[in-house]
Amino acid sequence: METTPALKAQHHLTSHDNLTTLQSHILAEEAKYPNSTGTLSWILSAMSFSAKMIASKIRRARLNDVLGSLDSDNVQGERQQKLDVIANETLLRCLGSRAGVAIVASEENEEPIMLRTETEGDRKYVVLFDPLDGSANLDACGAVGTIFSVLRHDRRVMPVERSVLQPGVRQVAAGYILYGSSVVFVLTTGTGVDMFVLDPSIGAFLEVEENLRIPTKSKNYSMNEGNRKSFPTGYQNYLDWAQSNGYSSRYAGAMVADVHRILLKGGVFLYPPTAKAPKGKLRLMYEANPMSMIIEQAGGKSFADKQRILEIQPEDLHQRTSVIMGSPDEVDHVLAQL
Ligand code: P6P
Repeated sequence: METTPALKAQHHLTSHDNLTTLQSHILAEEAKYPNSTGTLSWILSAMSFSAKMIASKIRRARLNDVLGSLDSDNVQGERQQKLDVIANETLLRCLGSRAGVAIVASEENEEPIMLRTETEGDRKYVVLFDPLDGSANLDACGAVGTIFSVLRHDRRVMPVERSVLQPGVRQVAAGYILYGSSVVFVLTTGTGVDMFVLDPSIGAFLEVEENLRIPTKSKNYSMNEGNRKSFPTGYQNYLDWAQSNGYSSRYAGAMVADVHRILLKGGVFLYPPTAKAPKGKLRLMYEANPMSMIIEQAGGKSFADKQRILEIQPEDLHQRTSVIMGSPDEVDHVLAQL
């Protein structure tokens, strides 16, 4: 009599076989902390929702004739692109509906926005963001990004909006969304860096990299060499050294695009002090700090001249800083010349 062949158990799925979405990743991270209230998860899901809406508007910008600039400038004195305003409004409205957010602060708004008084909601967090970093690239279909930083709301400080001015080491989460050839969401909540790519056909961010590590070294640097003549001497000496040692240069003119490339391929991103921006151009609170947290969580380094960026005590919401961030060995090569 024929016997039925024993069913062969399939080999078990290992973790990297599993399909993980950003949403399931956020919930899995929350489950690691039994006392978690889920407030941070709600904030991160608001960032995911905002990213999908902003991505959709960027993809159709030219078609909807949304491109082109408003006849207004932002607090930085930069000509606002219509999409800057739309991205900012999208983030403010998505975060505004999250009870856990006490204060939001944006590159596009001069002052922090108090979302709730002392008695409303659990107001545990402050969220800072650059809604559309590199937006000047939009007209040329260049890569742009959203950068965000999450701090715990410090109720002890007065006036209450000063709760925003905390050093980068106090961030509980940081991330960016790169609107490039695909839409990439990179996130850290302090235990490594994870990367997700939007599948527009299902409207979900799927995990593609878990605990991402930056290459220790790579002969690449990324900076606007047009400012070379006004760089402090040490940076000019670094350029001479790098060009004598076979380094190549890539520069997209959008921090998210340049740093994302370095996170994946290695190298160093620099924005030194210049004559036009003697303290550096990039904003500490919602550009340099979140990107520094990500780079450090991936095993890289991030400095402003000789000072670790995450240890800078901020004095002003929109203060600027110089930046040297990327592979540890490559950052060391720059610091050795300063
Ligand atoms: P530059 C974009 O305007 C931005 O704030 C960053 O995203 C980018 O790294 C930098 O400025 C580019 O500045 O002076 O090279 O155009």
